[in-house]
Amino acid sequence: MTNDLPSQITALLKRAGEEDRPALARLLSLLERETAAEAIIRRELDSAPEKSPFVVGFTGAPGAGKSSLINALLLDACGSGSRVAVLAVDPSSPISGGALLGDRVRMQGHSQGQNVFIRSMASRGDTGGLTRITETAIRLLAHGGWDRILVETLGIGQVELDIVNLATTVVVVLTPGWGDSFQANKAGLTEVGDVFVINKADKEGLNQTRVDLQDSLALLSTPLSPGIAETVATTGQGVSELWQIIQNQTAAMTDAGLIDQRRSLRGRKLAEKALLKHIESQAKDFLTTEEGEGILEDISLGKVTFEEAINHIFNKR
Ligand SMILES: Nc1nc2c(ncn2[C@@H]2O[C@H](COP(=O)(O)OP(=O)(O)OP(=O)(O)O)[C@@H](O)[C@H]2O)c(=O)[nH]1
Ligand SMILES: [Mg+2]
Repeated sequence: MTNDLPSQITALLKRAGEEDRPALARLLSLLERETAAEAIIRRELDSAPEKSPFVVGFTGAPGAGKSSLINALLLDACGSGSRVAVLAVDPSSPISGGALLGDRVRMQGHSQGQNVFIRSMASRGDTGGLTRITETAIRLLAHGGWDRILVETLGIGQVELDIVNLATTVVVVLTPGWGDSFQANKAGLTEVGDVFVINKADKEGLNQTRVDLQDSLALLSTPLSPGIAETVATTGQGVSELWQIIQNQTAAMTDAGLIDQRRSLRGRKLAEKALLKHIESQAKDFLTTEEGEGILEDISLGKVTFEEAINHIFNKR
C-alpha cells in the first residue's frame, strides 16, 4: 500500500477538496501514521491555492477546561449555523486513535454533525514533529473547506508555544488559583495569549486570579492589550461573550497588521526548524564516517580543539 502512497494521497486530496469528509479523515490518519505521507501532502498542498483559515488555539494547564470550553463554544456562539472543525493535539500520548476531546464532545451530543468536524492528533515522535503535523493538519482541514478551526493543546511545553505560530488567535485558559499554582509556566503563558479566559469562574479565588492576571499582563509590552473573559464552561456562562472577545481581538489584530506578521513569523520558524533538523542529521551522518570518528577521537585526545574541528567540518561542506 505504501508504494502507491502518492497517488492515493492525490486522489484523497481531490475528494477532500470537494468536502468529502471520509477522504479528509483518511488523510489525517495517513498524516498521523505514515511518516512518508507528510511530505507528500505538504508538497501537493503547496501547489494548491493558499487558504487562510481562522484558527483559534486554546492552551492552558491540564484540566483547566479547554475541551469543555470548546464544547460550549460549539454548542453556542461559534457553532450555530457555521462550519467549525476542532483539532485536539495531544503531545503526551502516542498514537492510539484516542480521542480525548472527541469522546467528550461526542458524549455531549455533537456527534460530528453536518457542521462540526472533530479530530484528535497524537504524537508520532518528538514535539517538533507534532507541531509540523498540526500545521499540516490545519492546512488539510482548510483544504477540506473548514475555514474555522479550534485547536486544543496542552499548556505544558513547547507545543503550546508553537501554537502561537499556527493560530490566528491564541486563547489561554486559566482557572482560579492560577496566580499561586502555575508560577513556572506563568511567563510563558502570559506571553502567548491574545485572549485570556478565567474558566471555572464558579470556583473560589476568582477575584484574586483576576488581579494576578492583570498584574502579569501589565508587565508585558505587547502592541495590543489582550482580551479578558470569565466563563463557566459547564453551564455556558460567559461563553458567548468569550466568542465575541475572540472575534473582536482578532479584528483588532488584523487592523494592526499583527496577523500577517505572525504568519510570516510562522513560515520563518518552520523553515528554521526544518533546516536545523537537516543540518543535525547531516552532522550525525558525518560523525559516523571514518573521518568523523577520527575527528571525535582527536578532540577527545586533545589533539584538536572543538573550534578547529568545527571549522574543519564546515569549511569542507
Ligand atoms: N466547576 C467547573 N468545572 C468545570 C468548568 N469547566 C470545566 N470543568 C470541569 O473540569 C474538568 C476538566 O475539564 P476539561 O474540559 O476536560 O479540561 P481540559 O483543559 O480540556 O483538560 P485536559 O485536556 O485534560 O488538559 C471536567 O471535569 C469539567 O467538567 C467550569 O467552568 N466550572
Ligand atoms: Mg481537553
